Amino acid sequence: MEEKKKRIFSGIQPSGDLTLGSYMGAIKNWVALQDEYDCLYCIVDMHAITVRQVPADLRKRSLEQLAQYIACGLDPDKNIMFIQSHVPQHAELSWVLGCYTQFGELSRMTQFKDKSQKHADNITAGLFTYPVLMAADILLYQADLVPVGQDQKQHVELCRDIAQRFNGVYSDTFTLPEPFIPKMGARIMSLGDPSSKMSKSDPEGCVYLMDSPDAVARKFKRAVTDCETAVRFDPEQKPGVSNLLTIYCAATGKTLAETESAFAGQGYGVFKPAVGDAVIELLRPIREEATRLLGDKAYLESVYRAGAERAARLAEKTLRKVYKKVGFVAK
Ligand code: ATP
Ligand code: LTN
Repeated sequence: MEEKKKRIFSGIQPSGDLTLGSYMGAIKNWVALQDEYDCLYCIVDMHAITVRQVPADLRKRSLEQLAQYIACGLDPDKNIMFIQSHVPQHAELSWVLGCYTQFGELSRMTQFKDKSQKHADNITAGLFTYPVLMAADILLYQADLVPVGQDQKQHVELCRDIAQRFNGVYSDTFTLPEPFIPKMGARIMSLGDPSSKMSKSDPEGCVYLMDSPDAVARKFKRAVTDCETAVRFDPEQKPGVSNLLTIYCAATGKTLAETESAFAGQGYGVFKPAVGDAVIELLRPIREEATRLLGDKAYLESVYRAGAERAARLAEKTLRKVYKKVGFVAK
């Protein structure tokens, strides 16, 4: 008998255009995992409104993100691909889980601290409870693995704690998920400031998947490095160069040692454009395919509709179980 495949859930907010960081930290892994696992990949629009969005942009970016997921190599026949707000069970489970999450736990989340600093005039309850909604996303589908970048590890660990607590009170209900973080590319830094993460809501130093080859070349030529000339991996002393090395290796599949020796004695004037070229070649087919898919709205609509239907069927099963355990009267 065929063994049951393990389940994967992951998502990205349509809060900005997808970046090289989201690709190398998350999507690249999603593609690698799609054959071996039973996967759900979501466009988490409900997470995106935890900071203010322009409605027309949010709508447009959600569709663009779906086209880019597919263009990156995710196959809608192999994976369940959907938009979070189309499956109401996410919000419903989130309410219940919020009643099993401590104020103190949420206060310790570094993403909350960062974002409340950045949006000091609009620190909403939604921004604070964001990790509870993320826990609901994962637990609704009984996911075993959650492929994300390093910055999301803390949220997946909190999700695990919430699940464990609920299971402890009511008997086994949720699968305990594990974060799945890539070895190379887990944390891509900004090209302009290698001490901060490349982030789509922070255009400075960001490379977008849809950037033209010219724009990519320009951004890499201008990338911040240091006043030495050696192409050497040393994140403490040489954060900019180390970030470029990480990007080069993740884009080409070469090892760090191979790359360091290939560029030995050549200086940044050769190295920086070479990283740019590697990224241009990586992004070219993605950009072309995404552009083609965006011209076929009917196809994209059929993908997200079918995805939401399949997701809701799985989600409803978990939600019923949870409602019963907490003592709600059956409908
Ligand atoms: P925002 O600026 O709106 O917070 P973001 O650019 O940080 O967005 P997310 O939507 O938070 O991106 O992240 C999408 C996925 O990509 C997550 O799994 C996250 O861990 C990963 N990721 C995002 N940025 C990077 C990065 N710079 N390096 C590696 N992985 C990243
Ligand atoms: N918080 C994540 C996005 C996200 C997510 C999820 C990732 C929302 N729900 C569930 C994995 C699993 C982020 O990238 N900022």
